[in-house]
Amino acid sequence: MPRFCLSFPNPPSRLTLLPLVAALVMTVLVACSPGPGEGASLADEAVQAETDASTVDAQAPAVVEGIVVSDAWTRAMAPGAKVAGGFMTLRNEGGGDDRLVSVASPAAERVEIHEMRMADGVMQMRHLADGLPLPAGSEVVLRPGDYHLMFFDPAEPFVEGGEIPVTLNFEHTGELEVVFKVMGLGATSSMPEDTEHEDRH
Ligand SMILES: [Cu+2]
Repeated sequence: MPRFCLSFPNPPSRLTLLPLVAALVMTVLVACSPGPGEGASLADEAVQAETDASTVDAQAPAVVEGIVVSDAWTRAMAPGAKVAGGFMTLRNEGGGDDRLVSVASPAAERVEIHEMRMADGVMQMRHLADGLPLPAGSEVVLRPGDYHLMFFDPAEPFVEGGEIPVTLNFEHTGELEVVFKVMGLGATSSMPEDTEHEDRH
């Protein structure tokens, strides 16, 4: 993925992204595990049940007609802050192309879809007025230093441990309600131990 992250003032390091990647892989594995009747043994089912139980929270994937949203999170806001980023993984498992066209939340005055990218040697943030394309079969990750949502003028500052209700509006599949989990200030992923101040070695 984009090398330009390296020159962003607060670059997510590769090391801090690893747990996020691991979490995504786990999500995929859970989603792809064979269900009862597909040859799973009782032991496998027990393991599966345990895995399911541990993922039933705000991070549980939400699905509307082929769109799968997982790992939705945002960050606690510093006092006086007016914006917060929003991050998640979008998978289009439906048969056709789609597009995230708009986002809304009762917890913020407005929510925009943004992209970070290099322009003339400077990292710039761009408002994607036409939304975020989701071709059939694609997976698009919104994360720090890349695509993200931007919450503007929250009614109350986001507090770690909180949950932010968000409505995602897709061009073809319509609206999907998702809860964004509020991680700590400076979090670089939805893993509680990942912050930009921690050495992952
Ligand atoms: Cu932004």
